[in-house]
Amino acid sequence: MTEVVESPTEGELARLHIHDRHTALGLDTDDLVGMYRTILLARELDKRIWALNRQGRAAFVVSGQGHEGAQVGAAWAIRAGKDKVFPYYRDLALMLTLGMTPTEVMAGVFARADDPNTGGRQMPNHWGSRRLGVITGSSPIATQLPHASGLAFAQQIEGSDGVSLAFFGEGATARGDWHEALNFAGIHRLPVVFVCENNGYAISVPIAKESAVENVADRAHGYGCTGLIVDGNDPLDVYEAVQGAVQRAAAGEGPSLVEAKTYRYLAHTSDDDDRTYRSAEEVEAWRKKDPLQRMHQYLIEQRLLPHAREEEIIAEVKGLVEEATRVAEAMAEPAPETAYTKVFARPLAPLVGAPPGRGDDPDAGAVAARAAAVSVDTYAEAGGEVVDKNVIAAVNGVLRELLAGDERVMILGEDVGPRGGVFRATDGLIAEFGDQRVVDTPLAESSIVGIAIGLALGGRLPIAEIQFADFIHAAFDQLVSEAARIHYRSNGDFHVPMVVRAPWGGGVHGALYHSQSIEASYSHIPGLKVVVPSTPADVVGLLREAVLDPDPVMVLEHKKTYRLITGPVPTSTDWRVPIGLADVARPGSDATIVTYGLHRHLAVEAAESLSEAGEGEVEVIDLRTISPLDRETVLESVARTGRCLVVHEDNISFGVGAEVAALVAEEAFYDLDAPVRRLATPDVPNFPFAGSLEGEMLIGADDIAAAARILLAV
Ligand SMILES: Cc1ncc(C[n+]2csc(CCOP(=O)(O)OP(=O)(O)O)c2C)c(N)n1
Ligand SMILES: [Mg+2]
Repeated sequence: MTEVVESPTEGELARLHIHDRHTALGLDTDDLVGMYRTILLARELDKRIWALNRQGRAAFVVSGQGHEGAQVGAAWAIRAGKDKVFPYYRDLALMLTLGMTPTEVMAGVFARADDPNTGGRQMPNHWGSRRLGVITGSSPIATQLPHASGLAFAQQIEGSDGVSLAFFGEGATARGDWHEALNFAGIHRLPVVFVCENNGYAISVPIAKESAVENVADRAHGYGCTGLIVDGNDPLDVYEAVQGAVQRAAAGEGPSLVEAKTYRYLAHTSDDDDRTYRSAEEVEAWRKKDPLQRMHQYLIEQRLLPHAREEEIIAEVKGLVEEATRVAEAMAEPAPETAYTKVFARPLAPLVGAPPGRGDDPDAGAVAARAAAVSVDTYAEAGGEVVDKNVIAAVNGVLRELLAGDERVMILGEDVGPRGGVFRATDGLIAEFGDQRVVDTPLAESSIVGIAIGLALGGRLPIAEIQFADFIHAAFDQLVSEAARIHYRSNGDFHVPMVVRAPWGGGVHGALYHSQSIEASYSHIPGLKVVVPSTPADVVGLLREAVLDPDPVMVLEHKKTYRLITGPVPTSTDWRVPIGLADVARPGSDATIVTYGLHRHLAVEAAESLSEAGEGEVEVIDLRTISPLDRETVLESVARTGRCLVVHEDNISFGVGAEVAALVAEEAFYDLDAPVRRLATPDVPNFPFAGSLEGEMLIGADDIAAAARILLAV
């Protein structure tokens, strides 16, 4: 049952507004009139946007009517050029205060090419503008909150007095990302202000069914944040709270959570019907507490708004709304072919599936680096200095060197500090570089990735470690909805130079939750690069490339290779392995095995045994990068050998093998002397614990040799 909220009596309103409240807050007449003007502009623009939808001229719109007082009050405390802002979709008035023009807003409403937020790629109100210090946002609720903590962490490390401010509805406070973001902010006393615009509903679900406690701010204490509740329809009240929070944050006094109680007048979006879950009386009661009227009343009582000035403002606002509508509606739509562009900040290969000539050209430097790349053996033969290391020592060595070489590089994850990582990848690094460069995090994968995204957006080069690849699924949203899409969705305004390392794979009695292969799930995602080095030289060369790459790169290290595989590693820090370049691990002429990870080594072993037995010369290709796939190397090999076997530890269905098989079938059909075959784990969860069960599942060199033998016999 919805509760009817009583409106304040005239007497109460008069008591609220009779005194000068603004001088003590440091606000002058220009501020107050400016606040009033911005609220009015937001209201009028919002009304027009809603009308455009009802007229069939705007496909989908979101209204912020009712929230303007909270937004303008908070925004007035934001220091342009210094603070970073993470808005949510209802924040039209916030954006206008920060400097987005009505025409720019309308360009988003009409999804025009010159929409500065997304270039027409996202729905309206998905704000983002590097120029205005507003970080690009998405649709999933609460995902921006770990970014705010991450960026605040970058601000803290930098030693600037900049603050991050994140805005969200009370619905967002049910999500894990909200809790994880506040927890992290509290632990590090970060300069971040969380502003909750609590309008009592998440679409139709009332607050009583969202939370067992009445106030969102009640939770602040539990995270080491200062919690404040304010009247969200009173801009001065909100300003006072947010301004104080910004000051505390800038002074190193830690995070705050400001809860602004407010209300939305219209339906959740143009697609919603709010009559199904709330009464007209309730809406009416809140309209009596309207922030526009209250600001206006305050100005009149304080004699700060002469009638002529008011008329002037009203006329100006009307003109702006008219002009914005006219100008934006006449703007061009994005050119259709641009749909294929800006998936990556640094494209490494032509966009798969795009019509010929569409999509961004691969980065010229990356193409040249691929052409010039040599194997570590060739490198050593040419006189390059190498030392032998196993894979885990190689990882540790390159992480140390990356930290030493660039102060923007940071490592974060569970147990990466004094413990040195459960596999010892970060052994000794915290002692050498300190706990602001090597950061032990709470056990919360979504925020490990989300904080890393925020750090990257704040100018750091984070390397996030996920302890076991099996636990990355909690961060799926952050990887898929956020990291992978940020460049595309912001039309290239933002990018995420972040690395996520994760040990993966089985064969170590890790059972169902310490053995998984995750590469196919993430390689399916446009915007992510996924690499799988399996030799010491490759892990070093690819990690260096990954850290330098402006896009998010997932680096999967097969944990069985860590101590099993030893090999030469160039000592020069110039050693690189280009992302997107496969390696011919063993040349051959009779069949091609395409594989990666531990199975590179097992496939070479199998090929050697077949060769010794005189059964044929099998070429082994180690993909090294899953996405983007090195299609040329695969096709060139198959063209020579006429036979192709794909081997991987991951389950067989919908995996990398399916992708390679499809590629060969589509592009090399006439080169084939036999059907493409796959050798992979059957579709059972990998891997059961008991030695007998795990042994049954694991693919060994003998299995690979047997599969290749069948292919050679065709
Ligand atoms: C993770 C996720 N689940 C569902 C949705 C669909 N959705 C969009 S807004 C919304 C309600 C959000 O409520 P609240 O955070 O209180 O913000 P308000 O809309 O009330 O301002 C829902 C369920 C979504 N965007 N993201
Ligand atoms: Mg809400």
